[in-house]
Amino acid sequence: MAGLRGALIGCGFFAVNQMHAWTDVPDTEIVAICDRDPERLKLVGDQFGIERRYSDAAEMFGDGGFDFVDIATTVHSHRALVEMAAAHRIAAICQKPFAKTLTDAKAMVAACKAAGVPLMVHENFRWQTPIQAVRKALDAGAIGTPFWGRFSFRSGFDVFSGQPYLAEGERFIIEDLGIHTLDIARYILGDVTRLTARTRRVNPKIKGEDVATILLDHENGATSIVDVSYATKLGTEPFPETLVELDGTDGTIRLSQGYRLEITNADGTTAYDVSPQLLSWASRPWHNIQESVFAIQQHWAERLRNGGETSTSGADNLKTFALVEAAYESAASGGAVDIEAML
Ligand code: NAD
Ligand code: 89V
Repeated sequence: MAGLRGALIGCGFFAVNQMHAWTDVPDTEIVAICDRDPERLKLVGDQFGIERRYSDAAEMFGDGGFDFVDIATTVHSHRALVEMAAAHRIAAICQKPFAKTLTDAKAMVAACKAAGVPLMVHENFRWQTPIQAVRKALDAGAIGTPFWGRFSFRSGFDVFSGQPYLAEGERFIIEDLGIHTLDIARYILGDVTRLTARTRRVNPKIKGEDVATILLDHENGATSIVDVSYATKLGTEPFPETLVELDGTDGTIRLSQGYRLEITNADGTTAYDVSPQLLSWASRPWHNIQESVFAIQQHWAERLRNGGETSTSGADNLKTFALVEAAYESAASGGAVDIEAML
């Protein structure tokens, strides 16, 4: 496949980032867009000069003429749209949260497998420059074998103005944001065997939980804490930084606010600036996320051309999604949840 042609479904708040990023991915072009909201369709179509516009995804698939579909709608439509892509044998990217339930997510993976088409979940946080820097330091053996970690996202940022639906669901922070943090924990310390969680709602204006503290047992024996909050008011707002602490047999890694990476080992302590780039279309403080959108889409295009499973394939994401479901289950029951039994 030389030039890749894509179609995008869902022209909302976040899709604009995906559209910008596609313009930066070499030899890749979005040739058709779809949204059932005519205003969003016109806005994005005019901004990016896309002539083929649809209000109905089935009609767009029927007309065809693209190699992959980028599904940027909210979660309720994900299963139907991924299954539609599979039925048309079109490779698919699906935004997070992958599905409403693990059962749906498994069905989506099975449908794409049976159709023989690649499926990637747009789980972009592991592609952020500072997280990649942590992964590289571990791979280089900078702290030996990690035995403990903390992955932390604590903020008071108003996410509800850009994404009002986040205030309306019974589930909030684990499903929307913790899903990224849990994925980072898996990416850095490996798969998880058991999980325990506690949640709380602090903001009275929203329906779901806005604070969660999650304890993970990793397959390799490491223990980690994932803690997320949108009820944390700090002197300098850290949104949207994920902070990381890792203790290893030979040293420590600290990724702290301001994109500062500090590695301590037998050679002493070295600090690095691991700030993300401010891409031409990006804006602060979102640039960290925006750069990772470009990185994951570039990765998708490379794998679609050259073959090989994507880092956040549907199959891989089942293991992250299971942690989300387990966290809600544990918070409700108070007990620990066996992850392997869910997969
Ligand atoms: P949004 O509500 O602003 O946009 C969704 C759009 O999809 C709307 O314009 C809606 O009309 C359209 N739509 C919904 N169902 C459709 C269907 N069946 N056919 C055609 N169009 C349909 O939502 P958003 O904030 O852009 O979020 C979209 C997704 O992106 C969510 O799943 C969200 O969790 C995710 N998200 C991811 C990140 C990230 O960093 N990965 C950041 C923000 C949002
Ligand atoms: O990444 C996300 O899914 C976003 C945000 C970072 C704002 O929580 O909803």
